[in-house]
This record gives sequence, C-alpha cells and structure tokens, in this order.
Amino acid sequence: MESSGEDTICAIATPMGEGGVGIVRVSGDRAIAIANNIVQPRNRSSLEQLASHRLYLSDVLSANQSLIKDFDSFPLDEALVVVMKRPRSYTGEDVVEIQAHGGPLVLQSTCEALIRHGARMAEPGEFTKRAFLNGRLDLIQAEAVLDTIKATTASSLRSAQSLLRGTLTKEVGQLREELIQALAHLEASMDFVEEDISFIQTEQLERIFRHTQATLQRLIDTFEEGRIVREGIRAAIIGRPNVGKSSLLNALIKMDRAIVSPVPGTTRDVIEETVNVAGLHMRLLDTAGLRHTEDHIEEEGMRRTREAAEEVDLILLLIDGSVEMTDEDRSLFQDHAKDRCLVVINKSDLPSKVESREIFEFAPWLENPTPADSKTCKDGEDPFVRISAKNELGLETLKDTIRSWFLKSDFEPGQTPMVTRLRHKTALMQARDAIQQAQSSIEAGMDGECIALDMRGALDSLGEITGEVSTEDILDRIFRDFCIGK
Ligand SMILES: Nc1nc2c(ncn2[C@@H]2O[C@H](COP(=O)(O)OP(=O)(O)OP(=O)(O)O)[C@@H](O)[C@H]2O)c(=O)[nH]1
Ligand SMILES: [Mg+2]
Repeated sequence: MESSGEDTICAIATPMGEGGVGIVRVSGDRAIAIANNIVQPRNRSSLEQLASHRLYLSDVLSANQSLIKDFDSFPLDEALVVVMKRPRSYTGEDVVEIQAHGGPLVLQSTCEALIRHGARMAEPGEFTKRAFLNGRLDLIQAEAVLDTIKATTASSLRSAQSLLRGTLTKEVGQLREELIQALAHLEASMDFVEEDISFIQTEQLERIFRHTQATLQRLIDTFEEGRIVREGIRAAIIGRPNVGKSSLLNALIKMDRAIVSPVPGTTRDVIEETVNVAGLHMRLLDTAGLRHTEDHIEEEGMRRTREAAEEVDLILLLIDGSVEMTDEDRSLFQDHAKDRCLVVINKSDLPSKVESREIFEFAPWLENPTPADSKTCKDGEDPFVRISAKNELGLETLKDTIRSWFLKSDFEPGQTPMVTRLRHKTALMQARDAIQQAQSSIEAGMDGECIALDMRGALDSLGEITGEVSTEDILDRIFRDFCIGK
C-alpha cells in the first residue's frame, strides 16, 4: 500500500493536446525537493522557502539544464508554481503543481525532468488513491471524483457532487455507528452474563435491526434511478426497413450521421451515438431494419440488430404510420420484451394509416398495463408517441416520455443520498441480508455470539462501501478506471 514514505509520483493532470494552460502534478515526501531541481522561482527563493498554497511565477528547466541551474540556454517554459504542504493537499502529501503552457512537449519534458530527479510516473488514479489511503476522501468520494470527471449531463454531475460532498457517506456512517454501538452493548452483555447485567434488551436490538433494514432497503431502491443517472440509458431503434430509424437517430442527434434513403435495407451496421434526453445521457443505436432477406450482408446486419436489442435498457420500436401495418411490424411486437419497449409511430406528417386501436390489438398490454408492466405506460401517459423524424415533430414529447420511463417525475438528483454503483448496491444488499440473519437468530433464540457474528458481517459490508474495510483487490478495481494524472 502506498502512503507517505513511498515513491514521489508525477503526471500531467490536464488532457493531452494543446491548451492555454497545462498542469503537471507532483506528490509525495520528496515532491518539493525533486521539483526544486527544475523549478526556479523568479524571486530567486528555493521551493522549500515558498509559502504554501500561493502561486509563484517561475522558470521550468529541462532535464539537462536542471542540475547546474544553467540559465545560459533557454528554460523549458515559464509557469505558475504552487506548493501545497501536507496535509492540506489533494493527496494529503506534499504536492507541487506546475502550471505551464499547455503544449504536449512542454508538459512531457517537465515530467521527464522530474523523473530524472527521482519522481516516478503516476499510475491511473494514483493521486486519488493516495488521497483515500491518507484519509482525505473515502471510497464513495473517490468514485465520485471519477463520476464528476465523466459526467456529461447536469443530473449525472449533480449526483456525483452530492456523493463527493458526503450524502451517502453520512448515511452509511450513521448506520455503522448505530450497529457498532449495539454490537458493543451486546458483547458487553455476553461478557458479563453471569453477573446478570443486561446491557441491551432484545427488543432494543430488534428495533435497531428494523430501522437499519428499512434504511438499507430505501437506499437499495434508489439504485435503479441512480444507475440511469450515472451511466445513462442504452437504447436501440428497432423496426422493419424504411420506417425511418436512421432519420430518427439523425433528428435526435441533430446531425446527418446515418445514411437515409427510400431504399429499404439501407442501414447494415449498428451505428451508435449519444443524445441528451431531457437531462439524461442516452447511448442510442440505429440498427438494420428487420425483415426476411436472402442477402448475406443484410442478414449479418440483422444479427447485429438482434444482438444489440438484447443488451439495451430500452427499445424504441418504430412503426411507419403512413402505411398499413405489416406482418413484419406485428412479429416485431411479439419478439420484443414488452417492458423495455416504447412504441413510436413515425411519419406523422403524412396521413395516418395506423390507428391506435390497431396498436392495442397487437400489443394489448399497452391498453391495460398491469403493475408489472408499469414501465410500459404510466398513468395519464399515452402508451405510444407519434413523431415525424423528417420534420422533427414530437421529438420533445418522445424525450420526455423516455425520461419519465426511467425517472419519477419529481426526481431531483442530488437531493437525497442515491446509490449509483452496483458495488454499493451489492454491499448494501449483503448488509441487509446479514441483519435479516441476525433478526432470525434472535427469533430462533440463538445465543448472543451468533447475533454478533451477523452484525459484524453487516458492518464489514457497510465498511466496504466507504473503504473502512478494503482490500488491494477492491482498490485496484476502483482506481483502474481513472485516467493518469487524477
Ligand atoms: N414523410 C416522411 N418521411 C420520412 C420520415 N422519416 C423518414 N422518412 C423517409 O423514409 C425513408 C426511409 O428512411 P430511413 O431513415 O432511411 O429508414 P430506416 O428505417 O433507417 O431504413 P433501413 O435503414 O433501410 O432499415 C426515407 O426516404 C426518409 O426520408 C418522416 O417523418 N416523414
Ligand atoms: Mg436506416
């Protein structure tokens, strides 16, 4: 495990490419000493003498210049340099940030010079990992840093920020605290059993278990929406050839991306684009039209379409409303799981040949949604949407309908703690099951040790979420998704 006393690491913290400013970051016990070899503040002090958390205009020297502080040749660049002394830095270690001009050569040469003087290139996420290991962030917050960087919609950013600011950490922490206290009382009762002192009543334990389970369940239930907010929706447009699938993709991304033509069977490959759907990120696939064909290439396109349809959260089943429905349309209704399928009728600019009742005939579940089909249609909503992809009509309604399928109408991300990662949900479920087990042990009249064992199991699961309980394996899995320099 890295911690103070380990390597000093460096990396370019800004994206590769040209930019007004580019930042190289150094962190570790020897950060200031190493950077001092290549950074010469214009006020002629050494880096050690600089005040912490203040910017100083400095020259940055290349690897060859640095040893002798040779000013006869030109330095690499001029930069603003800030020293952040531990523990008041992102990693909790001594940090130096060199804010140079954002050219790839300048930044790479700066890193090379630092490495020459004893720093090592940071691994992906290593700065954040050190922040975690040094207690600056817990694991939820470390993951939220990654989510903040990757956020593409206002709601995903808000939810990441709410996690970074500790909403879930606090809730999980409170649960742990209650369980730890109850466990301490229980263990004390076990130790003093002969003296007939009751430190905790079973009713008290049961009350804590009920409360813990309810809170855990409430958190677990936020995952469906939380996942969508963080990851977005994966959707595919499916339909027979020529109904306007590619036209719909183009209209939604406002770009002429996929080839549109009156010839059925135009699209062969699956085309993927991203769309902002009423504040949600959506990965949208345009697919090859599904029909009976002898053409090998088209058949391969259709195989890919079916494969794509298997993996998505949502199917937009597209029908051409300007012609009568065909057997191909009907078989599509039959083939696709109804709870993931939103029926969209296209070409509403032309006279309609498809009546609502026909849709109901082929998809009777749309008319009378059962609770199990709740995603198919919510109260007061049309079970399908009419649009004109060509004239861009009805697209806003379509987007709102998609959003309302995945999020409650009053949904406001970031207000209450939300579970956005499967890792968190799995641990919460394990904690819930362990508490359930403890409850059963009480009911079965088992002794305190059994109950305590289950409680410790629940505490471990909760500790995994925040990182109080962690293994190198868990950490590796979490930080490998980060980019270098974060
Ligand atoms: N009038 C009208 N025509 C449309 C509309 N949307 C698409 N079209 C036309 O329908 C034809 C087929 O459109 P595409 O978007 O290529 O259809 P597709 O479903 O992708 O077809 P394949 O790729 O062959 O499966 C084109 O001539 C489009 O201009 C619409 O809303 N109104
Ligand atoms: Mg197409």
